[in-house]
Amino acid sequence: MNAPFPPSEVAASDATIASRPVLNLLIAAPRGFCAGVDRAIEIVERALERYGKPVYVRHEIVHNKYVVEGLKAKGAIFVEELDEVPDDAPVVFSAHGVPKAVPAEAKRRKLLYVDATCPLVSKVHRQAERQIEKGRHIIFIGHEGHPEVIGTMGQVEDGQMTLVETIEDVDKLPFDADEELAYLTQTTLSVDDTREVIEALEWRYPNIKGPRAEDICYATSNRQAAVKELAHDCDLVLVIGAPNSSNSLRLVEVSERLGTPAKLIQRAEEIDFAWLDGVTTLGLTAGASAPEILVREVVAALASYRPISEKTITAAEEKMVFKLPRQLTE
Ligand code: 0O3
Ligand code: SF4
Repeated sequence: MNAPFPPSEVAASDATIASRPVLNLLIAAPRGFCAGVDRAIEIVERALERYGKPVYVRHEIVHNKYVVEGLKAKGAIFVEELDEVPDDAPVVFSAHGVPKAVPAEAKRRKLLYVDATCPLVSKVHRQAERQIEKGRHIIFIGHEGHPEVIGTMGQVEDGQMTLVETIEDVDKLPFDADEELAYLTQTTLSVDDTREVIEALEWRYPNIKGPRAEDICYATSNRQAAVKELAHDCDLVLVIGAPNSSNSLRLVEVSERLGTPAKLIQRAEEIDFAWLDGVTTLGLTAGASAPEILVREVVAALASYRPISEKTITAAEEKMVFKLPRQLTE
């Protein structure tokens, strides 16, 4: 898994590398792990220490293979559904959140469970409950099939929440203009696309209620802001992240919207050096679920091909830390 890249038989000599043009590398900050991901991974690690192995994890704790493989090596077993967890084993719910039916079933089976849902996702869950209590139907802006969307929609009864992804979906909504409505959003959406969808909702439904700011989290917004700061100066942007990582995919889109091509890669080994032909300045960032070690791996791979000059472009400082669940600290 951690084989050197590129493999030694194709590695260029120092003289060959030096003969190639310098690659200006603009590295985005913030990038990589957010507070919710840090917390979720620590929950699995602490659960392993406290309860011993195996600890079951429902869904990838975060959408990153390197992280998942690392935890598997420590004794975690990843499953998609609760019925794959034996009665006598502890189970952790992933950072993306779960429908209410999942902890309910865990309680019914008397399973020992720890919820690693990010507190900012849980906040949206509570808002959903509150809007329903106030008698409003909820329009949820999110990507169909994503586990966070399934989790948030599963906080309310069937038929109490309608999913929209685009402005076209808003046009098709069946509700009258005077209906009691509220909107909520997935935490990892594109800031710009979501603003447009909210504007379309507010235009069609002037009385619709929303959160004070949309629910896109600080980490998602900051990572997108950092890509916006560097993309104009780059010929290409590399985003380290998984194809099922919503927030990472949004970083690719942000760059492309600004006219700078971008590639999503999971590991350095996926870099095709032909991509760098004609590239003078390369941007680099990582989604909220990608560890910094993978950023350093990519920088090392690039440096094994061209001389690099590295600069960090900082869009925001982050100091967010979330408390661990009490059951793992007491
Ligand atoms: O939600 P997303 O696909 O971006 O999830 P990741 O890649 O695991 O990143 C962490 C974000 C999260 C748990 C939900 O906000
Ligand atoms: Fe929480 Fe935002 Fe990180 Fe998702 S991306 S885990 S909402 S901090």
